[in-house]
Amino acid sequence: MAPEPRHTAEREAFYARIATSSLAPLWEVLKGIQSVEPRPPEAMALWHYDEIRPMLMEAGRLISAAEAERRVLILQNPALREHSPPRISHSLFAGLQLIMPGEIAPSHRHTQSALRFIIEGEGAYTAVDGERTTMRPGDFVITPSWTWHDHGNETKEPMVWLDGLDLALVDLLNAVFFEAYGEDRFPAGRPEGDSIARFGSGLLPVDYERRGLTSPILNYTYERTREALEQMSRGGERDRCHGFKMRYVHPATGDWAMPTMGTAMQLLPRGFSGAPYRSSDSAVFVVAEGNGRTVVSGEALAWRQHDVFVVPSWREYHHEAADESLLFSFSDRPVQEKLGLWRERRAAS
Ligand code: GTQ
Repeated sequence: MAPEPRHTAEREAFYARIATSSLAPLWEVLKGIQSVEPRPPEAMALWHYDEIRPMLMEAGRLISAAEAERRVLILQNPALREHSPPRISHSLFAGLQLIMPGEIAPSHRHTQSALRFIIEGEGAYTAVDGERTTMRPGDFVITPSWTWHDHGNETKEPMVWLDGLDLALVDLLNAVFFEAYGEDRFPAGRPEGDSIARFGSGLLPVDYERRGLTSPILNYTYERTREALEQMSRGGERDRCHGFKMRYVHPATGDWAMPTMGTAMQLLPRGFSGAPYRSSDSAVFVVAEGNGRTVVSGEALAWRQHDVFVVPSWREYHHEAADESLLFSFSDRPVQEKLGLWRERRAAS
């Protein structure tokens, strides 16, 4: 039995007294701060796209993109509902954005970086600092920090993508800036396809000087990503945890494509059952293709195409693929790596 604390009443009175001088005793809270290993506040969670799609379409009826500015249904982690800014994991935001035919989500810029992973629809665009990219399912599109961006849909079908933003990270650092452009569209500056031509072919303009930390490639198309993974899966050796997993990189530095969010795509062959894995970054997964399940701390999340799920930091998980499956994922790993914090652990084979 723990010894009876001495001076209990005196201590409480002391704490109350020093609180009026903006002081507090560390010893009362230390063990909660320095846990033996991460104790992520978020829950593991999964959203089935076919269940939330009708609600997204209802939002499309209730509010216009212009009025909403961004018509997004937030994927709110069930254990973090009270948190502001909203988040899917402790550090990251995810939401599903809908643009109906003929709509424009007006141009603005902010210090938070955004990624788009295209779910549904084909042919709507995002424009970043005056360069448009037409979006197709499975494409990964980047909006770097402090770049003007608007989204528009000139097709006849609704367009839906997943937004990932570093809202909570930037909020923690109190580095939030925002500016509205004032008109729907930022003027076109470069022709479509310009960034992929300059930076996306294993070539760089000869005198290219890096500006900022984010990849200059606006759209990493699914066509190219899938082709690379498929080719790899034919010859190469698979990772026993990840199957075939590639990260999206900055073409001039080889670093992650975005400074605050690390993005990757993995191919799990049909019948794949991965070895248990954990890492200190909570990860958000989007099912680009296929179906299977991910077992997190012994609990299964069964997923199919377009579903989104989140695996909390340091929880052991493994993937099982019923069909050949492609999983897009993002996390705050680049930040943890830069700070010397990132860890992973693979179960012994
Ligand atoms: O497209 O700029 O999901 O500013 C949340 C905030 C999307 C966007 C979001 C945003 C955007």
